[in-house]
Amino acid sequence: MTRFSAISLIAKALNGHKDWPEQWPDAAPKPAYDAIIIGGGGHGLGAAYYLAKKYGITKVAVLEKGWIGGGNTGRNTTIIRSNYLYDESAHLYDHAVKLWDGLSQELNYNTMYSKRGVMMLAHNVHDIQSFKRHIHANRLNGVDNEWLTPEEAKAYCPPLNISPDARYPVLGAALQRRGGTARHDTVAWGYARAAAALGVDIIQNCAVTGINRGPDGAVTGVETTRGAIACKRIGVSAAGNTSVLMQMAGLDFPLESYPLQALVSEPVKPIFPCVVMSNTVHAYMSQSDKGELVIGAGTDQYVSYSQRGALHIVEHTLAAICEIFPIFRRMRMLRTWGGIVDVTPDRSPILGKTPVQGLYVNCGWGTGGFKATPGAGDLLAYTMAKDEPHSINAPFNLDRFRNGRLIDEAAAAAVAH
Ligand code: FAD
Ligand code: PYC
Repeated sequence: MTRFSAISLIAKALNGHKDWPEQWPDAAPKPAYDAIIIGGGGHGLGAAYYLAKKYGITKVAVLEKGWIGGGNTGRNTTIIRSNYLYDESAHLYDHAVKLWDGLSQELNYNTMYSKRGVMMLAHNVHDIQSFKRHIHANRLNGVDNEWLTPEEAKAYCPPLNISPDARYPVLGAALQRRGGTARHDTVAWGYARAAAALGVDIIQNCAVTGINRGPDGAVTGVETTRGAIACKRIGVSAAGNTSVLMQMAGLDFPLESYPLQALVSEPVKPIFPCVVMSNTVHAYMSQSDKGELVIGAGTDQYVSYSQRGALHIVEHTLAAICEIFPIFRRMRMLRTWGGIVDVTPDRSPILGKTPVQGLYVNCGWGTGGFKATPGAGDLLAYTMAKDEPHSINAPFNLDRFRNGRLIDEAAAAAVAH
């Protein structure tokens, strides 16, 4: 056996590639995978699933530095809605909400998607005007959203305090009835199981440490903590860590990373029927099927890659919850945690091609990408398979930060940032 064929055999065994020539020239490594997805969250696993399912691209690996679903996918407050202001956003998020509808059947895995309604509270004149503008804009886009008086809001969510003497008086609310929640980790596990069944390799404990490019600038593979892996296309779907990965390819991205926290109470019997968000006071709440009150806070004010945030942020949120729902004042909190969200200047995601041939990106979902999971996976797969964006994600390109066609969804982001 020649030296080359021995190396070739070892490389084949490591990379699982079946068609390399016996003689392995010193030139660029041959593709072992047609596509690599960096990041085993719901978005990345979803992209791998749709690449295999819709486009027949099954030589795909998902590389995850920790465990699948251990990033923001498993840390969020699971709120699903599509009541965003601009046409581009309404189309993007409603595409995802429509996919949520059939996802349990599609994956044969119960995602526990529950359309219990998302109610956004208005506490001042600005809130009223802003929410009514959203309601009108949403309806023009075929997205349901309606205005409730304080009494109607209380009828929908009985624990709500609508006393005019409250510190944060409730002056009305915007209700999206199709909004709701899902169980977050089922989305990662459901996509992972379905993708693996179609031939996708899911490699955990494998951090990407470098992005390799050939003489023409196109991607040729990645360096990882478990060795180099060659591929033709790379999709980066690594929320919170995108800038670091993009710098490996020589690209500067308009992103900042912040910790965002959430917490759950001790479990109690069903008492909270819907999702309530109070964007003005930075608190949002629902009740999980296990009975815990699921509560979210705002982002820290300082950039950080730490998956834990400042205590005063959570204290502020709990103070607000106690004012809005006095019935919960004596509840005990069970656990608290944080995730890292990457935020763009206009609070809208970047989903598309990059200036590097073969490198695609899905990032910048900030505080609000869980709701987008099936849509983001679907659109990243489309973009990678066709080497061009779908009309839904075309406006969410990187170029908008140069040509000024921003999609400013700061108000709809709903969480303090
Ligand atoms: P992730 O699930 O974070 O997956 C990315 C993966 O990439 C991670 O597992 C990470 O380990 C991996 N990775 C990173 N770097 C590397 C590397 N170098 N090599 C290999 N792997 C790497 N959104 C909503 O819509 N509704 C909500 O109610 C909501 N609440 C939230 C509450 C909190 C506390 C947080 C933190 C976020 C919340 N979000 C919410 C946002 C939402 O969670 C995220 O936008 C979404 O989950 C992102 O999914 P993802 O698959 O892109 O990222
Ligand atoms: O985008 O709906 C949202 C959200 C709620 C909490 C965090 N993000």
